[in-house]
Amino acid sequence: MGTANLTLDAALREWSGRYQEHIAVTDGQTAWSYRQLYKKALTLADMFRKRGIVRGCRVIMQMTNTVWFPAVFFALSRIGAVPILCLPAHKEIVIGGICRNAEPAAMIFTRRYLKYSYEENARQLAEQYGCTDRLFFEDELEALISEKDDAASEREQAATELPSADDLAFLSLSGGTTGIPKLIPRTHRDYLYNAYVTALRADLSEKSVMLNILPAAHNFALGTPGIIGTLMCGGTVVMQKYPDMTEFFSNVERYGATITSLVPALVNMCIRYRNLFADDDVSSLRYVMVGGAMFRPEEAAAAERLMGCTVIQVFGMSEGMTFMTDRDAPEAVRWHDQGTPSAPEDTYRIVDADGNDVPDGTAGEIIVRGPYTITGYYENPEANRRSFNSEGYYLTGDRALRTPAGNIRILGRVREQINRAGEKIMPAALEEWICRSDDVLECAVIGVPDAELGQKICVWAVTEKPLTLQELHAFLKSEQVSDFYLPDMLRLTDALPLTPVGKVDKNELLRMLGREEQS
Ligand code: J2J
Repeated sequence: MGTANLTLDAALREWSGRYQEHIAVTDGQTAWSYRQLYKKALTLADMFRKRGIVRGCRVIMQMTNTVWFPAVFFALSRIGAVPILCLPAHKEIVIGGICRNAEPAAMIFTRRYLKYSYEENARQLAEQYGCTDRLFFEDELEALISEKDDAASEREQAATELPSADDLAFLSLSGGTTGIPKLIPRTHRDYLYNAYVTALRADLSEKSVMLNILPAAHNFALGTPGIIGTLMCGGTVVMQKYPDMTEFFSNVERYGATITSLVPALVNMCIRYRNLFADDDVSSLRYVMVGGAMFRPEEAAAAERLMGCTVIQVFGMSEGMTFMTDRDAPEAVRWHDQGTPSAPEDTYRIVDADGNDVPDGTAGEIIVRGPYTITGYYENPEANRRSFNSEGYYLTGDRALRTPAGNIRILGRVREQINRAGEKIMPAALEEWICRSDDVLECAVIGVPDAELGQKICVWAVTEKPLTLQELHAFLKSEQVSDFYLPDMLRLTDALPLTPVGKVDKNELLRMLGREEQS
């Protein structure tokens, strides 16, 4: 599954030659073999070219999890056009902002997803950017290419038209929760390598069936090892469109899924579902990769027990670098740590506020550098000054320590630390203690500005039954939690708000509090 010097499209061509009639991707309605997927990509590329999409064109791509996602992605790669990978959860304001920064020449949207219509905004944006002829909707692609399918050509492209491995392959969006996401430039070479090293660590092979429920445009789902890593190894990708647990577990059984990637919020949904309904056969499932947000050891243990699988923790970022736990790591590591860098050439440091390395076991900011990690955002010198140091390390903003065994353990965001009258509180630690209570299903801790204390501690919780602040204090005291960790405020909610990829949206929790105070 070597990747040397290939573009994504050239890689798909190689895989199609190797794995031929084996199913590459299915979404429940449609299943395509490797050969069919490659042919679809060729036909789509022809059609896009005729409509004027050329090398270097930036293309807004906001599609859902169906077989058409990889087909369009590889088709654009073939042309050398640059998809901007937007998640379905990105709405008007964000997409509008991205368009201002990237000036797209074409757009491919889903028409409707989870009761939300994208169509009107899509048409307006296409008008504004002069690309009404190059506006496509996911559900019309089939009709647009159907008659031409047999004529799919491997049309010789002039050498000057051909993208090369070091060209920009796509732009993905930074995971920030406020403002307009920054654009992350990934090349064919770096991305194939990203998928390759993570596929090795996740033990992917022709026998693998990857159940993909995270939005395909997210780095975890697309290339860590995700869709591309699975295709590279000759496995089958199952695209699940909606985050529905009944469907998820029946897909595990129906397709004999061997591996899936989840964010902790989805793992929690799985745990709750399996506690209630355990009739689907999940014996095929070997690995559940979990990453994207803080994950508690009890959740890892419950996931392994209820789904009969091994958890592989992943600390990753769309900027590149990924860390993973080894699949044969002992429980203590699998449940508590996020492992080691995926590639041998990756380097990282854990530093204090002055940028000096801290000793093992001490918390600091983790900063990273390596062959598939970007050294700058797309046309954004100001963000680059803030996010990269003079040695080219990406400053993650994440707090971590290195354990004696050499694994990293993520402790939360550097800036998330709450400072209450000088006492430093890590939300993640308090969240872990609170979640030990049988009454609390989920919780998130945020710092709230306060004139006297600097910041107050506020807990948002999802509970089985009503819970008061006094009861929560009593529980925390019974757990021997230090007094300065006792929260000042407790708010109950039916569900914690999530960011586009399913992480708890703490900025929204702060806004919810603000709205409550205004009313
Ligand atoms: C705590 N926080 C984590 C973890 C990421 C694989 C997996 C995830 C992402 C991703 C990804 C975390 N524990 N295990 O791209 O390929 C938080 C950190 C990090 C930010 C990156 C992948 N894993 N995080 O989540 O670009 O704060 O990528 O800096 O969306 O998520 O977010 P994003």
